[in-house]
Amino acid sequence: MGTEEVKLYGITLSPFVLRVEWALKLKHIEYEYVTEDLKNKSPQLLQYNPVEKKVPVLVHKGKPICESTLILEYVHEVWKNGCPLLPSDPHQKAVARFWSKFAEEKCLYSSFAVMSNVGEELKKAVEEFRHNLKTLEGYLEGKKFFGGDMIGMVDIVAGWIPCWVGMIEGLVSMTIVDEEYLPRIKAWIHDILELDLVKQTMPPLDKVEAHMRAIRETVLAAKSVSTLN
Ligand SMILES: N[C@@H](CCC(=O)N[C@@H](CS)C(=O)NCC(=O)O)C(=O)O
Repeated sequence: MGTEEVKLYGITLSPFVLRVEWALKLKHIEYEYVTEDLKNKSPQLLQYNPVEKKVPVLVHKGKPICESTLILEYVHEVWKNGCPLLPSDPHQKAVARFWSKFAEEKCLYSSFAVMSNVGEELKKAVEEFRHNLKTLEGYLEGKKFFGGDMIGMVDIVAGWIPCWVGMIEGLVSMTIVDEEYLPRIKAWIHDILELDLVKQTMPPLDKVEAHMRAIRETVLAAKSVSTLN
């Protein structure tokens, strides 16, 4: 596979881009990583993703695919080598897609509420996030990873949790994943962080932390201005 065939437009600190890197590495696909500057987006990014103008964008043989979860589906469909990202059984595949959607729409979005609240609202947001993780945990029953013995689509979509959740806990000074309430998620976080693939692609955590702190401060400042108005 020549590197000219596959390009990934991304930034180092994006959990969405990280998903695509994990999928490409699981499939042993060589690719060229094109680093974007989101404050000064390249003409190529604007051409390939004119609607959302976001990373990641995967370009395969000159054709762009946008949206990280759709890129994962594409990688699964196109490259049959390496680990399958989805089960072959149609029912199990539909179930894995359900939990991927749940991880995205419930877990990720409730973490945004944690990052953008303080006081009582923060406590409520943390409870909701923990409740969603508890629900997701049900799909780990009897398995090491959501995908079974190896990681699959749900592990990849939820893969920001092992990398980011400790930082979120630090930023809001609250525990989110504890042994008592979320024992399987806690073990899964440990197992994901042990994977070579994850160690090799982990973004510099000090930079991620500074980036997230800045996002939280900006969101909280904007909220307090809108409360005054
Ligand atoms: N739903 C998208 C989210 C991608 C996303 O939010 N990317 C951010 C970087 S983390 C971005 O490119 N932001 C640029 C912008 O909003 O202008 C996906 O899963 O690919």
